[in-house]
Amino acid sequence: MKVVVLVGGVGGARFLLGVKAALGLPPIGPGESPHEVTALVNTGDDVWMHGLRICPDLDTCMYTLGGGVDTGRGWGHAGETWVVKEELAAYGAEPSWFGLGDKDIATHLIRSQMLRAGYPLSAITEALCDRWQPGVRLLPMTDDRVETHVVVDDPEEAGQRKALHFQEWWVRYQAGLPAHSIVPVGADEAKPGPGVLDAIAEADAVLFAPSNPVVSIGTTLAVPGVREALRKTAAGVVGVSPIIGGKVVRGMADACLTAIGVETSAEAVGRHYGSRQTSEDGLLDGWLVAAGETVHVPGVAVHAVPLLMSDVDATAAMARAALELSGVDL
Ligand code: GDP
Ligand code: FO1
Ligand code: CA
Repeated sequence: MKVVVLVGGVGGARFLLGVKAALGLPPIGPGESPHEVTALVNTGDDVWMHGLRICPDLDTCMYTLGGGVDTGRGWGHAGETWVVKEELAAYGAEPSWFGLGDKDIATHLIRSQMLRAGYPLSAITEALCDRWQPGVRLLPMTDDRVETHVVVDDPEEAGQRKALHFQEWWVRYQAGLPAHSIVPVGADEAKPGPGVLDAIAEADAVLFAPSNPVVSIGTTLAVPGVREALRKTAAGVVGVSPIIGGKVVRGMADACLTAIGVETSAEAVGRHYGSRQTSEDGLLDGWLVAAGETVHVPGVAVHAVPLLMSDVDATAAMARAALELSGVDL
């Protein structure tokens, strides 16, 4: 069976562990199986810092599925040290609000060197995955440069607006500056990465991880051709709600939803994705919401199951429910 999952970083990576387990694959690392999982990964969080290209969502997926992630933070390496960060701070190098760990820097050095040598991000990701062996195909949504920016009131100049890189808004300001808009800069001209549209077309099931609907899933959907491919695929398309009881489980996705005028509720996010059957541009056949919630999304089959990814078994049960809702036989 071919399963395609749209993912962001921490929420997406944890969901992928459950998808693998639901298909009988080892959650961490590679494994023999007739099944194939392809993750379409958001690259809108990517950023150049200190001359290095950082791809947080790709790296979070790669480290998590490869068994090397810091499980407490959810991103970066386990057992990380911060010598380079301290040295950069001693030089007064900016940005000082973003922390690159020593081990993590090796990944960024290799990626940046390969980018400068002309390799596309998809090929670089494949090369990095030779080491990490995530056991799923990690496909960047695009090889082109797309960077999410957030328009806010300029914190330094009253009456002015300013577009901040998503990382500055998220990490430096903790999404605390109200966003007027969130824009995936470059998405309009971007092409889907190699294999992205074919993976969707050939899938038996397509799942949206419980990732940030705006800056993770929404950014991938902003790459021209992706929405059309999702609407056309013969596979069932099922989303998993990142919102439980009207609250985000982790992080600040509520600030992103507010910025695009969507309420922080499973129903509102389901309606935002919309029905593939009954609306002109909708994407979902099924929507998984948390047990105990009554949610109605016109034209979409809504099922309620426990949605907390507290461990791999619980996450595998969620993934199984999503796959069943998509219509495949497990
Ligand atoms: P990021 O790129 O690191 O921000 O991660 P993602 O975009 O992949 O996922 C972030 C989303 O995951 C947040 O909006 C959370 O609400 C959601 N999330 C985190 N843990 C859980 C969980 O256990 N269950 C559900 N349903 N959602 C979760
Ligand atoms: N998140 C933080 O809150 N602070 C950091 O200093 C930070 C550094 C960082 C370095 C590499 C990386 O792959 C991720 C990193 N993150 C950091 C997480 C990341 O900024 C965001 O959580 C995501 O982009 C949102 O998905
Ligand atoms: Ca992200």
